Amino acid sequence: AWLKHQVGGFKDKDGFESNFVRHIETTLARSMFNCDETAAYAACSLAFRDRLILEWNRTQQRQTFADSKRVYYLSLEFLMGRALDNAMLNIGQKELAKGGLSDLGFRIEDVIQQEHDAALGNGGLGRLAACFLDSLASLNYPAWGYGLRYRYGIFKQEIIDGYQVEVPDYWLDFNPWEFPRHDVTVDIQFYGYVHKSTDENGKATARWEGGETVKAVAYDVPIPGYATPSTNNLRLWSSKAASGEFDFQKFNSGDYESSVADQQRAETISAVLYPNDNLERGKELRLKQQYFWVAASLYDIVRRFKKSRRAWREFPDQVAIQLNDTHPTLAVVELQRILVDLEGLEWDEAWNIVTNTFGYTNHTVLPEALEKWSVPLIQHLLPRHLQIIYDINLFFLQSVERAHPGDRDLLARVSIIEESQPKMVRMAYLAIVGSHKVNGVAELHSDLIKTTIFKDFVTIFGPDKFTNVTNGITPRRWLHQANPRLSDLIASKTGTHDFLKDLTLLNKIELSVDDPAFRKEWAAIKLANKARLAEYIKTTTGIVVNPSALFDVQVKRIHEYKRQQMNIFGVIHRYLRIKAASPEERKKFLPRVSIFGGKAAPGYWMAKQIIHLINSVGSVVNNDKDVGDLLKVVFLEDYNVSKAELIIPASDISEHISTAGTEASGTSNMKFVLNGGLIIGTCDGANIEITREIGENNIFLFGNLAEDVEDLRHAHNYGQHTLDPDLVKVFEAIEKGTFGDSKDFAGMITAVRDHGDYYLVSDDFQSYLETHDVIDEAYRNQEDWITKCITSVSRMGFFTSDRCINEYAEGIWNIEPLPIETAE
Ligand code: 26Q
Repeated sequence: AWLKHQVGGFKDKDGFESNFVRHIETTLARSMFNCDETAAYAACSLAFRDRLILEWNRTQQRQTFADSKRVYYLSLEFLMGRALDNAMLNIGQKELAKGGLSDLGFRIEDVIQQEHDAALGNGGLGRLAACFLDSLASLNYPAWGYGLRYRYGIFKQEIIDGYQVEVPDYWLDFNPWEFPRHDVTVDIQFYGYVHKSTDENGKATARWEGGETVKAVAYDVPIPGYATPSTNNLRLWSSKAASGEFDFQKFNSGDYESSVADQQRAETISAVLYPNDNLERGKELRLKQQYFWVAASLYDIVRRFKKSRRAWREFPDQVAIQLNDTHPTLAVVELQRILVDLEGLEWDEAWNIVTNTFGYTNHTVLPEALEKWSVPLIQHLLPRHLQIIYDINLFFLQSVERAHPGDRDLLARVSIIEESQPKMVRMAYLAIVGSHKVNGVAELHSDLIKTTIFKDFVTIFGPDKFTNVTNGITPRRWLHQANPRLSDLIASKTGTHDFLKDLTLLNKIELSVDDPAFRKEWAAIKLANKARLAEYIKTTTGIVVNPSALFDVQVKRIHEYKRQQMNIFGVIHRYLRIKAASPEERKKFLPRVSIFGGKAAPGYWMAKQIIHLINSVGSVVNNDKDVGDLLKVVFLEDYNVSKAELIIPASDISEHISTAGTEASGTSNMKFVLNGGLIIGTCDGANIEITREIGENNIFLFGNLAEDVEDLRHAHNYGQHTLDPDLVKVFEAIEKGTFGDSKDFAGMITAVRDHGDYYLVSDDFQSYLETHDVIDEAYRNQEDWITKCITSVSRMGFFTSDRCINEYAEGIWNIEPLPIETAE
């Protein structure tokens, strides 16, 4: 039934097979007698790529011809994961390919697993961008993504002796999913100086001159929609020396070294993804990356607009640009520069166009993640942009002064320039002033930004400029691809796979919640997914886990605010209880497997200490004969998108336990529930809306509320907090050396005990432990548990990224889907 929607695919299995063989024999110049899984992956990808290209070209032609408004999603991160499986599913021909590959002697799973993840992102923000691309294409919106083509994506994590070691991720060796466009290039200028003069009409003009030039080369990646021919474009820019290979002038005059050095310096710009998640460090190369990408993208967008020969004031009717966090904020300045300096528009007219074009999405309230760039650095790298920033700020502050005369404090608070030493440009403020809409990514978060970090801007611009778009995930990858058996079981009850296009249809399965056969199959699928993960754990770590134990999973970037430290302290507490119990009492414990995964930023010392403690606890607990199957602790190396697809469907309970008010949304919480897992979580981010949707009986909430955080922190700082007694026991065990040299973990303990416990681990610890006991009891009643899981899944329709994209389209971008002509 699910081949029904096949779109522009192969006519039949033979068509696929002959295409496959042709690619083996010609494109790859190999023979079918010498075709291993790597070659099979390559040929299969090339065969499907051929299908995509045709639809991709048609989609682009259709969009150009329709001349309708497009949205451009500017993101420094696109965490795409693997493409082949997704392409086969979206085209609707995975089953066909499975048969064809089998005829040729391959198992499709093995072929799929040959692919290296496209890991051009850190975590949630980058994965959100990838889900958005899938939804934009699936809903037939005319949309492009713009990003950077990093030579090295997020590093590969190895665990050696319990410590994280970073290994470069060189992923471009063979990448059939990108198309170099050597004819689509943009020269990008850096440094230099500004020449100001007055033209013959007495009009002031500015010319940015000198400096150095780097070439941006476009690489295009096709983004297939699900069950639609629409195939959108993701354009990634790669940096190259402007002079081509290297400067022959210099080379011929004998200056070999500097000619090669110029080339390398240029290529450095797109060489590596910064591995910080929710942390900003003012490095010049990062600023260069931002401007390089923003300038190339805007040049491209403006070039496309100019072909339409419309008046400039129509620009916002043709173009919407979304800023994924503040990373692309220089786009605001660059567009103003293009319009005023290069196109000769008046300042006000240009500024009107700019603000009507941009929307800004905020993803964090953490102060350490709010971007600031030093004025001297911008002055040096982008002298004209600094002047424009100062002018934007001047006109903005003048308007504030007119509306709020005499409020000097307000002016100082909202100034885009922070009067520090050195002065800093506050990128979030610039993004707000330069956009017509600002959104947060979950209700609580959108409220918080309005009442805390951006409060003054609500006063100035009014509340309507600020809005919420709760995040979502694509059910194609995060249900159908990651958990095909569950997807098919749901389809057997709802009649079709249409829920993958309209996720609210999931609610139909609630009618079957008492159907014994359905429940039995549901449980069998979860167990099979757990058995598959157990197998993976065994081969990668050597740890043997029992698939019928409760699988307790926390996989996400390692960060103190996400509180993996609280989780491992809780595990230690459980271990101590098991140890203290008599053999009789031990029988009462519910067997558990605590599974962790996630990368630490290489310079984040505390996060690395957390990883080390998890692994150290694992080596003690997993080898303790008193414990046996009652508790296992697993750290899975190198958590990424393809591993998420393996881990998430195998979870019974997952942890989303950030200090209230710190996790803007979270998106893995949605993935776990959609795959029939329950969650333990704080009242934070999207957990709150998940609770609203699925019902509070189906989620394990605990801990203090965001509104309490300030007072609790205050209590710590004024010595009015008594450490939780169970946490004290945990610290004693660590300090006794139970898990190895306690000096290695001293930082984690003193952060809580002596340095104010900023993330309130002690305050939430008791309710965290109690809630885990509640979970144990709930899990013992498997019938009730399965009811909770089925009910939850049936109510998850809201969290599709399709809903999310429709909200952006209507409320922020003002764009419509481009209908597909259904020519027979
Ligand atoms: C900034 C400046 C310099 C270097 C790095 C950065 C940087 C890089 C990545 C700052 C932040 C990030 C990533 C942030 C992020 O992933 N935020 C997450 O976004 C998700 C999607 O909205 C939310 O669900 C998460 O709650 C939020 O933490």
